[in-house]
Amino acid sequence: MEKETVNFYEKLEMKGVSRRGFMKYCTFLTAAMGLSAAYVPKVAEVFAAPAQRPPVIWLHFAECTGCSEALLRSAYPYPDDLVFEILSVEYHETIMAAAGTQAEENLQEALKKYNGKFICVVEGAVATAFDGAYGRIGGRTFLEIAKDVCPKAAAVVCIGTCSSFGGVQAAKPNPGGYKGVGDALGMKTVNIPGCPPNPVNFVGTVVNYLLFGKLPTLDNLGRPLFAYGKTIHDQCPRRSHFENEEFVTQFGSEEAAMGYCLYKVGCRGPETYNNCPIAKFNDGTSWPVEAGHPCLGCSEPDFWDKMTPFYQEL
Ligand code: FSX
Ligand code: SF4
Ligand code: F3S
Repeated sequence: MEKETVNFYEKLEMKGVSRRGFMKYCTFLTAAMGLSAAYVPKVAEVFAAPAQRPPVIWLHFAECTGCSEALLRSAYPYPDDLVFEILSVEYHETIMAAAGTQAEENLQEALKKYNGKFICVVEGAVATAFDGAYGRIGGRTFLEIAKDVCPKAAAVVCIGTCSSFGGVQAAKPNPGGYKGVGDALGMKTVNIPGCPPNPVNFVGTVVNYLLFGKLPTLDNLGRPLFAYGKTIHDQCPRRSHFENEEFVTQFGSEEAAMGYCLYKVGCRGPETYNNCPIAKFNDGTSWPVEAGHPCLGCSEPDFWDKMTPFYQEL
């Protein structure tokens, strides 16, 4: 185990990530998972000396691939590399070398080999109307593929609002009858919504599974509570502008201080459950409200219908 640990840190260093940088990431991840600091070394060990690397079959249905992009393009300290250290990705259409018939064969082989043992990650919504005719890969409908693969998995993790709840494809009038995977198949899934979702919420779910041997506690919409337990509004720093006496004094009146809140230009923060103000995006650089844009409610079911018109007050 010691040898493996050394190799892991050497490997990280070769990629330009210091042990310190990695520990900083583990501290951030541990906090994001709602665990106390005492778990930091254990979380680090999940990456440094993985006891098991569960096989993953990653399916793509109707979506923009923004979810994979959000995970794969994170720059520091390479959560994508970290994820691939702890998961054995057997099938992923965006990153695998195989194409066409060979890719389809790979999927069938992986299904046979890992039946009942793999984690199925799904990106994108499933067309259900007209026998699923509105979405097809390699001659099979999304619906057929989902029905074939998902029930064979140990757990189905929906990454993004599309696979979780249908997303933009399911917006009215939705001629293809698009639905999230859980709805389309009538099964329980772990949902990591967001358009795109924060990579840390996906990594945290996987690490939770490896650390405790079970999935994190979920809310009634299948979302991990550690990430989706509070509203954006409850965690928003812009609240301090009107709830903090010092700011109010500084701005002259509560009304002036409230100008910093984006509620009047349509912010959906009070109705949206997600951890964006804490987890942030692009390696902790910023998040929509911090960048001056109201929250659109992108992690909520049917947000394209329920949260629009976006720039009007709730
Ligand atoms: Fe959907 Fe993911 Fe939005 Fe895009 O693949 S959640 S359209 S960011 O990318 O599924
Ligand atoms: Fe709430 Fe949005 Fe205002 Fe922040 S900007 S305090 S989330 S309404
Ligand atoms: Fe989405 Fe709102 Fe966060 S739009 S990215 S849930 S701030």
